[in-house]
Amino acid sequence: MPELVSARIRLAAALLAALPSICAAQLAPARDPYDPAGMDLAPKPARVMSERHKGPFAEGASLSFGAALKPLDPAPVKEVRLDTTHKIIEIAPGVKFGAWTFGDQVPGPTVRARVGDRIRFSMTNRSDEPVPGVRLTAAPMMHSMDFHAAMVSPQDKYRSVAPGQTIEFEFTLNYPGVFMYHCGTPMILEHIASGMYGAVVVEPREGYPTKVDREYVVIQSEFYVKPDPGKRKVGKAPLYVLDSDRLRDSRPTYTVFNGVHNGMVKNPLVAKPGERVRLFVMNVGPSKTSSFHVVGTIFDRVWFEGNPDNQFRGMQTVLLGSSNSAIVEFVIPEKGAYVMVDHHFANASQGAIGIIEAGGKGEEQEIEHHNIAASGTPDDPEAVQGKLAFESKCLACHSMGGGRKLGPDIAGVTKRRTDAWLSKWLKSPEKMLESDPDAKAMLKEYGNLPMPNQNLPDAEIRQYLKYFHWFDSRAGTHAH
Ligand code: HEC
Ligand SMILES: [Cu+2]
Repeated sequence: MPELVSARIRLAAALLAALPSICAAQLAPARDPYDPAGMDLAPKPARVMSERHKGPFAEGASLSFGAALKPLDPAPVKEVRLDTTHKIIEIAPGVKFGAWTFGDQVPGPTVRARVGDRIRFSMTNRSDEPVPGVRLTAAPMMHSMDFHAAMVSPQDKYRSVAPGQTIEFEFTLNYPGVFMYHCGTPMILEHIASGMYGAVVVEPREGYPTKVDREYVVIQSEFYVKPDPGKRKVGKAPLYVLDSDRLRDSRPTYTVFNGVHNGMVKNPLVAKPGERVRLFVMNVGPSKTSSFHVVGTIFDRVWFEGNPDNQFRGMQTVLLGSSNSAIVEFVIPEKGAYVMVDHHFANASQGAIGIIEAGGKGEEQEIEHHNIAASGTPDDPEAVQGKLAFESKCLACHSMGGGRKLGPDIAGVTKRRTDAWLSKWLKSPEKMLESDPDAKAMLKEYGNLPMPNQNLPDAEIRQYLKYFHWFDSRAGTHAH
């Protein structure tokens, strides 16, 4: 009996002795995944060489060149080459702009990697290489690379290099996120507005906590362009150059997704009903915010800046300042065309619009079928101008025989409205919405989304009417 008692006492004593350490273990702060002690904060100095790289302008297994994002390349060291070039890009139908690029495209390729990976970067300034088709659009100049995904000395790694020079540096990815990269050479504003930007997607070390069926990159940016004062041409089309007055006043001519006005309206992203979609959204700016929204669904998760630690649930839009980003995930509820927009509608009307096509195969065929007429070209030069302007400014919200989008299908409009009515509407939709009963009824039918006044000059309005009449005069374009 005494033995038993003493055994119990020994047990209790042992438990008591252990107690403080159990408590300490429970009270100790959880390990901080962003503890600087575990980060690489002392990368090697950059190397600048006068050697020129001659191969492809962009290289690396971790790079994706379009909206569809490739799966993670498991290699812990990522070789990334992004050379700078000067190049003509088409930012809207007929608008050929003298751009400056990373990797010979705008936006530059997207890098995908994981926390702990090392990026081994190299870049040759090839802005002095001739642009096919035109003489140099801008004199060769200094460029540099600033990775928001890195923690490095800007004076060392983000140095400007001259045409013909190559810079190389390495860094480790310490935080997950969707990070901008851009040229940091003064005037930075001009270098960014000319096209020198892209994204680095850094996954958490253990990957994302959710599973998705589709992954796409959507990069919003602004263009500020004017026809070349020197009247240079690209083939037969006028060359467009940077408009520095508009740039300084933050008055863009185009606000776009993935570098092309309405690009993802013409080539929608693809998904299926019931699927879960993950978008890596980044707003480059350089000067506007984006209020990113997808019509017809709700963001189940929003990871602000692309880091799952910054989680919101059930969001309708996400507000992104210049160089902010987010990962948004949502379910495609049913068959349909889900429109991605910057809900600042003035920006959307400049081209910040795209479509996720979900099982809408029928609709695609219908657009093709109806567009047989639309793909023809009018003879009257005014109608041609009208068609070009329509494709660049109006297709975001309208189709020509492809069914309704945010606004009505314009096919047949000259049969249901008089020229006088249409002219008044295009001149000042807001006045018509106040006074005209037909306009009021239409507004109601289109979910009270008023068509923006686009300050169209009279000459341009005449061109639209010529184009609409030409379209409607062609037989069989709208049998129903
Ligand atoms: C941001 C979206 C948006 C843009 C961009 C836009 N529209 Fe509209 N448009 C609408 C909406 C919405 C309506 C329906 C009326 C309303 O809700 O205000 C409409 C109505 C119209 C109508 C009347 C159609 C009918 O059936 O009577 C015409 C014509 C028209 N738009 C022409 C144009 C032209 C030309 C452009 C390009 C210069 C243009 N729209 C750009 C949204 C837009
Ligand atoms: Cu630059």
